[in-house]
Amino acid sequence: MQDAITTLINSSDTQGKYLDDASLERLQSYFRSGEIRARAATTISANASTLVTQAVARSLMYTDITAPGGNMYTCRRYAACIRDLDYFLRYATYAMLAGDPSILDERVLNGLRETYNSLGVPVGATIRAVQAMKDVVSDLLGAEAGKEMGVYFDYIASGLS
Ligand SMILES: CCC1=C(C)/C(=C/C2=NC(=C\c3[nH]c(/C=C4\NC(=O)[C@H](C)[C@H]4CC)c(C)c3CCC(=O)O)/C(CCC(=O)O)=C2C)NC1=O
Repeated sequence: MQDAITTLINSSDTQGKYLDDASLERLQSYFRSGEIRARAATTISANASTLVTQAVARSLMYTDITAPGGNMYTCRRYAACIRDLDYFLRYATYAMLAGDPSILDERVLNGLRETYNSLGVPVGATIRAVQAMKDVVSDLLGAEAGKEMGVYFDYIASGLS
């Protein structure tokens, strides 16, 4: 797993240089937003299950997906879907704190599309649920912190598509 600081230091080290102006500016912007990111993570962890429920209500509830024959039909599969959305929320929060998406590649997206395809989990509907989660998280956190989180929900969506 990488974070904003190690990524910038590693790339300067590869060139045998001190951090250049552009890298220092990126580092400062990461530090400036530190308070916002820490507060966002606290709010998300206190509201995680509500956020997941709201995202499902907005995107999947009362669609073909939850009806007989749909991939979320039966308690077991419904619970698996909720659990997956909670994974997405938790790992997106980690990535937002780190200011770097690599943890999503390593722990979430690696092999996920193949797993979904082999189990018949609909990727398009999953992406819709991730986008709904981006919206409900932004509604809760406000625009500025919502944007910090939005980057990582978009990363998950594009990693799945
Ligand atoms: C921490 C990283 C991590 C991820 C991301 C993960 C995902 C993951 N989701 C799975 C299943 C599943 N995922 C879903 C999800 C959905 N079905 C829908 O229709 C919805 C659109 C969607 C929810 C948004 C469902 C229903 C299953 C069970 C499929 C089945 O067994 O038939 C499986 C197969 C094994 C299992 O059932 O537990 C994995 C590995 N596991 C991990 O360890």
